[in-house]
Amino acid sequence: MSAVRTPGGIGVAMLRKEDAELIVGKGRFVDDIQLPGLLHLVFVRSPHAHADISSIDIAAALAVPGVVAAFTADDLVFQAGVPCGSDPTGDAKKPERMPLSSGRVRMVGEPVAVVVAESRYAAADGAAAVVVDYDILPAVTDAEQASLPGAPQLHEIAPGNLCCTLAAETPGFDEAVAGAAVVVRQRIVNQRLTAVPMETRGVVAQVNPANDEVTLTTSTQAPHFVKTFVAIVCGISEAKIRVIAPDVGGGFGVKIASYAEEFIAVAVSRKLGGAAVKWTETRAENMVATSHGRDQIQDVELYATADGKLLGLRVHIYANMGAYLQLLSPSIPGLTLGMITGTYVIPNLSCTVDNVFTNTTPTDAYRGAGRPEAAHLIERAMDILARRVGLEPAEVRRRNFIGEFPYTTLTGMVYDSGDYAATLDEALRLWALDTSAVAAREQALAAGKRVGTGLCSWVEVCGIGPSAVMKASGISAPGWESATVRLHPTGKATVITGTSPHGQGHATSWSQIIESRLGIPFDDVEVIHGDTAFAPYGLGTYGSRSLAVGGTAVWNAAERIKEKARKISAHLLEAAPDDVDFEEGRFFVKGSPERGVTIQEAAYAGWIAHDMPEGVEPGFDETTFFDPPNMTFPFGSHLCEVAVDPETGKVEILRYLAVDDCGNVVNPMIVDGQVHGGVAQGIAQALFEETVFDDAGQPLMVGLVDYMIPSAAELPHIQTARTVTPTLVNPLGAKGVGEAGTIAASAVVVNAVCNALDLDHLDMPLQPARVWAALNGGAR
Ligand code: MCN
Repeated sequence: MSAVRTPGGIGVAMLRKEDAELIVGKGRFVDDIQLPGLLHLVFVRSPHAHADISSIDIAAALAVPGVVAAFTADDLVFQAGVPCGSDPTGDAKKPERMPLSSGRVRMVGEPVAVVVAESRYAAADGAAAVVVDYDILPAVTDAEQASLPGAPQLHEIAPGNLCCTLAAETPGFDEAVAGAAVVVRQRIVNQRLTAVPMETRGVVAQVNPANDEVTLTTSTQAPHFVKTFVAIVCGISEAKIRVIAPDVGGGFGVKIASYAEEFIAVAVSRKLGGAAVKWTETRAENMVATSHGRDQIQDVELYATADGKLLGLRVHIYANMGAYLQLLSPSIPGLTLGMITGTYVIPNLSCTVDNVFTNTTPTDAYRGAGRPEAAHLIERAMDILARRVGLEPAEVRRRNFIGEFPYTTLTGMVYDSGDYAATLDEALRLWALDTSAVAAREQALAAGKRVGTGLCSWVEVCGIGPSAVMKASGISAPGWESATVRLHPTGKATVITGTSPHGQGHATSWSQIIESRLGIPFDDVEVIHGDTAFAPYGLGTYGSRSLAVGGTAVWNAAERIKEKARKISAHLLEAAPDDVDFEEGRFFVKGSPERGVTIQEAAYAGWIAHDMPEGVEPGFDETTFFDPPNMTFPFGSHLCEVAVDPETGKVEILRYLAVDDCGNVVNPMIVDGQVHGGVAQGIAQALFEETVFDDAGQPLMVGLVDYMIPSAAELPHIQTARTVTPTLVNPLGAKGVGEAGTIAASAVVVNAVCNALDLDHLDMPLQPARVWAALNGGAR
């Protein structure tokens, strides 16, 4: 790696260029779009978790002033159902779900009709006037209960409500663990969560009746996926579809999928002769109609010797799919399985995951997507093991860390690089160094609080991924990413990226890559994303892949631009290209730096094309597609100290330290910000958040009054630090960081609380009532 260090290059904490607009309220989100004659959509959604629809009457809705039309499933024609692009076992049951449901509904919030009106309010009144007769059926919401004989059945094609079973087994497991001195047995519930992005979903669609051309603006993480799926579901040529992701106010994974409302908006506009239509999700809709995350019941058995050396891991997981499959639903628990051995050498494995349908909102990717569930499981089990064998949590980890790389896990992951002891050492060193938290601890102890410390040594898989691995995992999408770099005649550059950032700062990071590769100043680089009319096909932003894959595509395209500019500059310098060096944006003949050609001069020469070298085409416009040879495996060690008030059960985080390793870093400030955001979401799961349905399948969390997202006041200062172990799978040496904090944080907080309370285990969220009950001998 020979990154050229320039003021805005790689490794510099540049302020994010995208923030100036956003912080003064000049962002442009879907709901900001106004078009002439814009009509508004409101959906009629099932209030029941499981019911047969006997009739739908839209007559009263049509009589509401301002209502233009109302449609049911019979009125809108689709060529296919809402897409699921995942079948991890090759035999997963994938029930069809049309955008508007008819016949039977299987979850609260399922859309059964749509009302179109001149205003959002008239559309809401119209929707309220639609009469739907339901025959209510028994419902089941818990994945284990749904697996039992006699449970209500959701889909004929999925007997026993089983979507599919994933497994990772090593031969002779029982014999291998038979003599284990220690067996940790624990049920761990990784509760269901809702992503609550600040901006809910929203769509503006318009179909040109003259030529069927579609313009769809939508709050998505993957605009090209939406384009392909609209083509498939609505039966429109992909060449006629333009999808735009404008500013997107957070996604956290739930905006990767294409949803029913996007297809319905296109179909309605088409049906109404090309009217522009808008739908903006309410928060209450968002709580049920946008996919959820997590929801796994994990039965864990960890086998070890008396001195804490791991012998084997047996796990059975019930993973709740919800009522239907969203884009990646059955593959998310596959990621749990893939990462279940964490940072440790575990010689024997017997793991199965049952993906089960229930009458709840589908689960799908949510920040971390399967990996927080794995990290929580193994890091909780390691802490219980430490208690059993009487070792410090750090020591039991050290005895089992993977030490040699590359390392192939029993689940088939190839960890290309790592140094788990280094992050642990660094975390412990920094922890001991900082004495500023001592006063807070002493104060807490003096007030009668119980104080505890937690540790988590985590590893995750991200930077997905080689297309061949995607295929092997049963995901019907590739894993490459695209980038175009355009050098303009004046020497400014435009990057068009296939990634679709929604808070991750790609405009800043990609500009830094251009500056480091081409010496073009950071401010002279424009980054375009999220518009399928401009960008080459790209796969979007998720799985902490954008830098490792999309950033590498930018790097590679810039390198091609540089090589062309080198040829042109060599020609101008009357030298051979191999004799020309490049430093800080300037080409010069080796050993004669006094005469040179700047990248800007080369750009002009290449465009004006009056004097081109033999065989070199004019212009600078390079598109690359990078398909990585492997995924990346960031890791780290987090420490946290908590104080628990025995009177109230309230948990306070006194101190939080995150030492992460995401390889080489492009922008340390963005990386810190990503870690902060991720840790906040992990703490939120550990202490506050839970999406609950009652036994009849009614969601109890229907807004932000019920669903407890923490604010800054509930969160601690998060101290960050890094070790640097570059990955070998991309020239940046960079691994992903977008989900890192979320993957580590829930385990470290729960470990700290269990340490404070001297308990094996408590399930999340550790809200005061649960902690108080545990302290007072109640339910755990
Ligand atoms: N970065 C870096 N050096 C590294 C790794 C990353 O400088 N070694 C920088 C990148 O250049 C990029 C940012 O950190 O600007 C995140 O990069 P990366 O880890 O590649 O992750 P993605 O950009 O692919 O983001 C996806 C990830 C996911 S999966 C979720 S979920 C998530 C997240 O990012 N959702 C977010 N962060 C979010 N942040 C915000 N504000 N909103 C969301 O919805």
